[in-house]
Amino acid sequence: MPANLPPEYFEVEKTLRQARTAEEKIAIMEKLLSIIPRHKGTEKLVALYRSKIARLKEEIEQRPATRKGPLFRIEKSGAGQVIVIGPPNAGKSALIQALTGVEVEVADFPFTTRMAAPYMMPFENIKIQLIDTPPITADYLESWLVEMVKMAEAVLVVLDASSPDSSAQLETIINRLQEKKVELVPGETIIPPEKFPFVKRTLLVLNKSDLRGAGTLLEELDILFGKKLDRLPVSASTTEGLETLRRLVFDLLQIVRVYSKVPGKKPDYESPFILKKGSNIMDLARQVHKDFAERLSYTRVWNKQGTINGLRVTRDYLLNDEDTVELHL
Ligand SMILES: Nc1nc2c(ncn2[C@@H]2O[C@H](COP(=O)(O)OP(=O)(O)OP(=O)(O)O)[C@@H](O)[C@H]2O)c(=O)[nH]1
Ligand SMILES: [Mg+2]
Repeated sequence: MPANLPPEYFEVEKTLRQARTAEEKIAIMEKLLSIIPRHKGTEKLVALYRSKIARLKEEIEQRPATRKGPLFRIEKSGAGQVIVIGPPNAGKSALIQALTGVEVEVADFPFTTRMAAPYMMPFENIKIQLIDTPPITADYLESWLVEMVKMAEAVLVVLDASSPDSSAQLETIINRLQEKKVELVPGETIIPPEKFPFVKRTLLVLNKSDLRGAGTLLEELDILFGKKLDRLPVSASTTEGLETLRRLVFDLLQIVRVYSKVPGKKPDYESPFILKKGSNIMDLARQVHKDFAERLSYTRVWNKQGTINGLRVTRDYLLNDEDTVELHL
């Protein structure tokens, strides 16, 4: 076993033993690959998982046609992957179009979207991947869609705020996912790594808030679900609430952007390092360069607010969003 594997690796690795389907195993191995630091000592391990994943994919390919679904997995890209789900006709595709500026198939009849597809949403200086999906109903939930939810970092459930059916539809979605052992939780929840596929930070997006009767859904959700999940009224048509939505999607990811700078030079604000919230200087050093962590002598930090200015910090200093860091070797 190579040295220097972070504790998170072992937590996630444990869940591999409980995984039953090929899809679940792939999801967990992909997660492991994203955790394993890349250096000489881990090359074999990385290769091992890659070949296992390839074999499992072949196994899926060779299943009888009745069990084979469409592509169930979308390569992650950008600062995080957020899956957009919901009942038919809620405006999932329209919302993605409004957030990304990319044309998406939108129509005033249900089941317009048949396949999952990725889109990139700009947020300030980063991009977040949004996945458009087919609708979920009481008798329609693609099994590959469940696998995709398990792999995403966070979930948006889009509801039609003007429809009287929305709260019942939300309940259906929550229950159908629960049957598949996937639980939707509020955005601030800390999820232990071993629960990653089964517990998803979620925001309810109440779309079509431009239409009559849109206000009543908020009250209804309060009565039926309490404050269990966070909610935000928006309109894909008028773009109302979309700027707030971008920020909340970023918050759901629980990541921080860190700018690394060379002494005497300005930092590059266009390409921040993306780290999980709770990461420290050592985590950053490992990401910047594989030898940095060992060779690091001291570090200076500046924060966005301007209250910390070139402060010398220790290796366990917790990074905040938009900190600028100067690593000295
Ligand atoms: N008034 C209003 N109409 C909207 C809004 N967002 C979407 N729509 C309309 O709602 C209908 C459905 O939109 P879609 O984006 O196709 O909905 P969807 O959730 O992707 O639907 P499926 O792919 O069938 O699951 C279309 O006629 C949209 O023009 C909105 O914010 N306000
Ligand atoms: Mg759609």
